[in-house]
Amino acid sequence: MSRLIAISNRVQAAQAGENSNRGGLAVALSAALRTSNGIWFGWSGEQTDEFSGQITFRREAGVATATIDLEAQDIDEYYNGFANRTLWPLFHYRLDLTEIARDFAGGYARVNARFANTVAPLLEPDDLIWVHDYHLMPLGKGLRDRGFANRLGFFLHTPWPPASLMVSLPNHRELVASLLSYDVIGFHTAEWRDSFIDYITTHLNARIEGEFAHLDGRMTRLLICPIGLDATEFMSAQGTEAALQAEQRLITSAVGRQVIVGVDRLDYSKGLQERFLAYEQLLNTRPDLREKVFMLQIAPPSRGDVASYQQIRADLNSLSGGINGEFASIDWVPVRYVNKGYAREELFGIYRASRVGLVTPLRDGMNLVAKEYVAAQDPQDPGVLVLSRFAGASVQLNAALIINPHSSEDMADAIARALTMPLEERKERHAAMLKSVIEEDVRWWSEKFIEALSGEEPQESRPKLA
Ligand code: ADQ
Repeated sequence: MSRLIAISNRVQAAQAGENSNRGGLAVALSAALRTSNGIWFGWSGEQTDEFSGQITFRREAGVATATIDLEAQDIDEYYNGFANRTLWPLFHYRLDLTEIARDFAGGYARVNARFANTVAPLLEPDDLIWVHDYHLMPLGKGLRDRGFANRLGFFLHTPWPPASLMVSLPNHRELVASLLSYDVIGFHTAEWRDSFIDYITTHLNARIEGEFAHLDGRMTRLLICPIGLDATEFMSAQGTEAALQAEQRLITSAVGRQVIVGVDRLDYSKGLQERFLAYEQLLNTRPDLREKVFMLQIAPPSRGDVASYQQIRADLNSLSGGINGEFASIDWVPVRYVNKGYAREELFGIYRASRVGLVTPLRDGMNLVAKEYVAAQDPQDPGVLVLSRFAGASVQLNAALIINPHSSEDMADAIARALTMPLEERKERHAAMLKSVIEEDVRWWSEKFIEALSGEEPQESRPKLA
């Protein structure tokens, strides 16, 4: 069996039950690597005065990790710069927040080269190499240029933006062409894959045949492979002391009121302002619901070094304060807004105590919170998921109440409907979603990707693209 080498920007092996505000990638990848004979390579998150290429080897949460430290300039230009101020907003359709700077592009190229140079000595000829996310798009080409003929795969955790947005990157052709050095590129949904195909056929003259893209004699499989939850691990929280305590604490403090919950990294892609405004709309138009419900929004800060994240934090402080100022009474606070992370078992209890789960991103590659909310419900008395049509998760979880997050009215109606939905309908919708969360879990996802990475042909012989 070939070794799996996973490479991502940050290495943060995650242990079940520990306090964590890590992104979905960390949680999912740890689960996948734990069961394989793999190494996880990437940045330690630490800063060094001068980049030395020295690798620190560890075993964390059952996963072998190999990490490097980066210089302040790398962190500035590559991570806070090109990754978080250029690519992240662009890939989430936020051209208004996309910052273009040559330093950022230079830092991105430099750090990708540093990754290629330092990981190279660890690689053996039959290793399968799986690179993750927008931080490391050119890494595959970097390894090819250094003579590696290994099977190379890339998985994009975010959306792929429309070609008309992609062209606003000065180096877009070079960057996207470099992706075709990989043997497999994975996307969460057909929509993101189709945007990619649109770009490479229009701007690179690539040829598509079945699931494969052809360019300059190379062939890349374009795979739809939606990431799943580590459902077994997450659902094992049921009945634990921490989960029960969190659930009880929330129920007791709710004094008979229904809980509407949101759990998100504090990020402008998650549609938090729109969600707060929709909730305000609900309180305005449905006075009968006042004092009968409250919204718990859990949003640990992320990427605090980037100005747009400081801005959204300030906006949400003011929105939540405004709603509470307007509607609160001496014993009712309509919005509980909490800026911290919770252990996974506690999250399980919090989801389970909530009648409505609000997942309303403006754009999201997948969104694992939607799947967590479903997994945590009591199948005999489940809550209702209100889900944005712009989250990749809405393809699999189409039994949720699917909403347009740009419409406060649409969202407020869906919340009201969720609050009064009859038990039978709640059970039916939940059962359909739970089936997909359990069957298409993180193991299913990684096996599907690794199978493609190993070079196995698609089941149907080169099917036509849908
Ligand atoms: P993220 O944008 O980080 O991931 P998401 O998939 O929702 O988004 O994952 C967030 C994870 O962080 C969840 O597991 C959640 O439980 C956890 N989390 C959030 N708030 C928390 C809190 N307060 N306490 C503890 N944990 C918290 C990116 C893409 C997504 C894609 C994933 C995986 O943006 O679209 O689903 O990668 O591919």
